[in-house]
Amino acid sequence: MKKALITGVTGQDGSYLAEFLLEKGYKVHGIKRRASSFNTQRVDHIYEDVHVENAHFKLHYGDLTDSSNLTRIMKEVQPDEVYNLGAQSHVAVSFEAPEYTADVDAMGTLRLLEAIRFLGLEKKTKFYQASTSELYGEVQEIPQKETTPFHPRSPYAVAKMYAYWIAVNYRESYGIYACNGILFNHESPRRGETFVTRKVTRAVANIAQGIEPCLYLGNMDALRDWGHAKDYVRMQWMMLQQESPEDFVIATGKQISVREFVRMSAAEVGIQLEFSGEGINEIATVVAIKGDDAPGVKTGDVIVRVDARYFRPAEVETLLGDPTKAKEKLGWIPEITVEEMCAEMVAYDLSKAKQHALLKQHGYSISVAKE
Ligand code: NDP
Ligand code: GDR
Repeated sequence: MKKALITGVTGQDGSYLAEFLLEKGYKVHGIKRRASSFNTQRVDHIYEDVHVENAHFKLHYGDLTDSSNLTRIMKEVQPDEVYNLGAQSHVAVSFEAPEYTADVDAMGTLRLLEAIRFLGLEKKTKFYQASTSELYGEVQEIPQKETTPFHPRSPYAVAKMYAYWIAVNYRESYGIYACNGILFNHESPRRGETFVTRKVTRAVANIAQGIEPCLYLGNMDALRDWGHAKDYVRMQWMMLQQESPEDFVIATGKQISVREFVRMSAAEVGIQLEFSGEGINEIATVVAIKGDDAPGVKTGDVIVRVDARYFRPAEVETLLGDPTKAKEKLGWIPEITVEEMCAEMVAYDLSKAKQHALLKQHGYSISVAKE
């Protein structure tokens, strides 16, 4: 039975990857951080009671900032495959916490690679690094592929650039099977609530149900190549099953704007929006309502506004990936379209919003967490 170790197992990708590897018959070890309340919601459904012998899914307390802890876990698990998905992964937050972001995202990667080397696991353990389209930042070529030069635009992207190159360096220096998946944005109902797609689908559902009045966004012109996390974790595994390690761009090859994603999400609950105004004054107004999913709004309501607090000191305006290498060498093609993904996310958030609305209707006070 193959053993995998996943950092960031409690995150969006970590949870889908753990499910995927368990289905493939792996024993899966994950690193979870100590928190003051439970932080395992995304993996609770696959969690096995620690008292069960030979459980296939085991969680270890750990942190990417703690090398002794990482080395101890690596020694205990002796993994065949390590998936380094753990990160301070929010670009905007990285401007607020640049040093911490570098410690986790850059140095954390080095710590794992050093643990492999220190324990003499260079020939046994394969290493996947969660690299990112944010490396391209100020894009030098459209679409972006494996050979496109990098120009990172945030402390997050700069930290990930170190991680990218240290993985390449340990491959070249010590023969470790290390590869970078340069993944473009990928989303799902498990996406963190402060990333733009989930922020939008959640707010649209809440507004439709009369729980929130308005969605405040930053740069709605930003263009992204959005895929589904389930398709992308499959590719993370495929990358580690090759004869020799290589780096791959993973993307859909299509892009839409944040504004278009808002329009698409609203349409899922039967709300037709009209956008007007420019820049900081842009708004979206309800012009028609179909079906009965949006009793909380009426035509003429302004439900989207711009708030400058969500602008970034340096923005990545456009990202569009070219996944040709992944298609040709690995036979990977994304199966879920952005429209299908948006529908799945809105349906999930709408079911939560309906539960909240029902509680409110029966006199229970509810609070909705916001950024
Ligand atoms: P999430 O933010 O959903 O998950 C990040 C994970 O890292 C969580 O499990 C989090 O723990 C954990 N983590 C954060 N800080 C530490 C730390 N100091 N020590 C150990 N673990 C830590 O990210 P995604 O699942 O979306 O992304 C997975 C990886 O892929 C990340 O590295 C991200 O940067 C990268 N990536 C993501 C893309 C995307 O579009 N989703 C695209 C390209 C790259 P906790 O649950 O406790 O917060
Ligand atoms: P990104 O994702 O920065 O691409 O990083 P995010 O969803 O945060 O932003 C995408 C674009 O939307 C614009 N935007 C807003 N973003 C957020 N979060 N909140 C807003 O209110 C808002 N309004 C507009 C942003 O400015 C940006 O242009 C994600 C993360 O998962 C990274 O870890 C990963 O490496 C990259 O994707 C690929």
